[in-house]
Amino acid sequence: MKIRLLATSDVHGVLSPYQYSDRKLAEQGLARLSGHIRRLRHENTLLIDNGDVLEGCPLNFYHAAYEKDTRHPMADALNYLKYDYYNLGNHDFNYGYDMQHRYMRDVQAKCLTGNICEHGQVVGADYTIHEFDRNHRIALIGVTTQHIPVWEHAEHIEHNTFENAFDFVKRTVQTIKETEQVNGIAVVYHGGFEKDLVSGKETEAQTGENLGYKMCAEIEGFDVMITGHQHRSLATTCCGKAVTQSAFNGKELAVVDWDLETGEITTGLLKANQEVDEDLMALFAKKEARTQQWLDQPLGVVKGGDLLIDDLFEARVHKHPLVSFLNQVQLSVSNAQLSANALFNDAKGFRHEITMRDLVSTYVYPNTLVVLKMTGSILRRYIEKCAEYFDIKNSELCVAHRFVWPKPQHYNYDMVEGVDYVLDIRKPEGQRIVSLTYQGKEVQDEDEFTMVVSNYRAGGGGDFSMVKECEVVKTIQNDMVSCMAEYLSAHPELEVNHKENIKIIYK
Ligand SMILES: [Mn+2]
Repeated sequence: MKIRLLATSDVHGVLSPYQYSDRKLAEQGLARLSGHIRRLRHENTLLIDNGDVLEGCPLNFYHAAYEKDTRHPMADALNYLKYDYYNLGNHDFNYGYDMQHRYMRDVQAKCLTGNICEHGQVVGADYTIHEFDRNHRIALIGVTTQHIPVWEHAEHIEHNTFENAFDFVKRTVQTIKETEQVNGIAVVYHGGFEKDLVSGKETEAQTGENLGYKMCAEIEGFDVMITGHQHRSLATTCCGKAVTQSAFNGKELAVVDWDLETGEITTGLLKANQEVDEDLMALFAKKEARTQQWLDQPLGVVKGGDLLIDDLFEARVHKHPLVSFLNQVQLSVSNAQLSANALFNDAKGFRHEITMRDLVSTYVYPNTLVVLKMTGSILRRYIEKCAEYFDIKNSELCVAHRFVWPKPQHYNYDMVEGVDYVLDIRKPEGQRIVSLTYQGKEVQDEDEFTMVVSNYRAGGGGDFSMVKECEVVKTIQNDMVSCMAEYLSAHPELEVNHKENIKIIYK
């Protein structure tokens, strides 16, 4: 028997192929994958979503802010497309239990997630046996990165426990081998690869966030691994296992063709280039229209100009006034002395008139804020971590490779407001701060500051492990987009307190 697995991952709520930033048609969204799904589905096909669906686009944001007691559009979409199984991703915890539970109740597909428990009960299943006929059965193991507590609000996961993904898969494969008669085992992992799939060389800090390579290398007995979380495009093998990962925002569909008799497996990826499925669009058209209206609400104007970004690299090298604005908002709501912010991957900035569309396309995550008590010595390590973002190639300043590949991570380069500093990129990592002053005085190791950062960073996200040594002074539960919207309603004529406080030397 030949079976087929079709998988999406990291859809982040993107149903529509029209980009929210400029409303242009793009190769994205479940409405443009739908054609592939219909065409490729045969009687022995399983359609699987690998998580991160509830957060990440304005439709989701609008739903969470104003209509969270209604059915989630992603639940409707998964039901319409007749998904068989789904996994939970780390972002599916971002809006708390009510939304997650409602989604899980409304979606008809079966939850596979096995290494996360709530009140001691597994949220999905330890494993799932799918029987195609009496002689053809496969086992599905759903597993999610156990790193979620690093990023998530404590109250969103207070009833959860997370087992290490590798340990869970190893143990579960063993159980299946001992107790079940199956033709094969597929792992559905909301996580990615910590090492190069071919050479086995480390491609990131080995934190346990991604363990796909270790699983493929060290666990005998599974055949296929559908991965995600890193937003990469992969259809290949790793240590003899067939693996896939499909790009985010519904840009790709992963296809696994599997002959259960011969064990032969082929993998592929298809782009979201099909005709727009208007029936699917109609399912959420009303909510989408309200989202679009909300996005175009004018909130204020930039006094005397705009805050548009035309060169993202330059905007990071010479801290753009838009970053000063983000820090200004954080300082204003927190009363901290210092503030740190990154400029996210594709930030476009604000025209003269600022709308909600500008805010959500500039600050794309539902981050909230945390005020940390930080010593001068930790602040130094923090800024040294930021300085790792840069490198020099042919005497020119550039972005260090690991912030570009395998996943662009420009959101992990923070610019700190409230201190003045000079970074010399010619020096080795960890020794690049040439000077660091607060109100004109060199920062001493024992100095103490309050610094406001996102909850993502406060949890150590981006390998900022030093923040874990800081005491949390307070948390601010409003997300940054709401903070910016409130700031603009209080200051409809926006004046940015811009200061060129960061200097970067490279020649
Ligand atoms: Mn994701």
